[in-house]
Amino acid sequence: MPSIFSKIISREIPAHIVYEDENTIAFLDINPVNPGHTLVVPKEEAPNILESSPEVVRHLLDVVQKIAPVIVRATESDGCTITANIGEASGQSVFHTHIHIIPRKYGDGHIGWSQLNPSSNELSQTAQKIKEMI
Ligand code: DGP
Repeated sequence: MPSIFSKIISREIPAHIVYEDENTIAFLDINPVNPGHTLVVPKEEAPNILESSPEVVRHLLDVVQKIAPVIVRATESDGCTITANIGEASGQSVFHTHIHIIPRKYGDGHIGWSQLNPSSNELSQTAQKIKEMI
């Protein structure tokens, strides 16, 4: 069954499209964190960015790099958050690869995640485990 984003790509359902090329589409998020919150989506369906092909991801990131500064300027923002949720645990709700571009302004209230304060030993152990598995 086509994802909700594939239905936007095929124009079965409407969206506020801001960019489109042969492989990629970008449209406004229906539930924006800030005005101009945009989703950049490959036309080829995959559940998330880690499962899309490297070529698709490269082009997706090219588009993000191209349009993010424009979105920031167009919304008179001070910066942006670029993010991708991978898996339900991260809050992913649409399982079709996408990247969020969220324009940010000073004082917009979207303060970051709570942070841990690990010891140097804990950081070493974590880094070692990751390095061994890469
Ligand atoms: P995520 O949680 O990372 O999977 O983000 C999915 C986003 O997709 C969420 O912020 C809301 C947005 N969204 C879901 N359905 C639609 C839709 O039909 N149209 C648009 N424009 N955005 C949608």
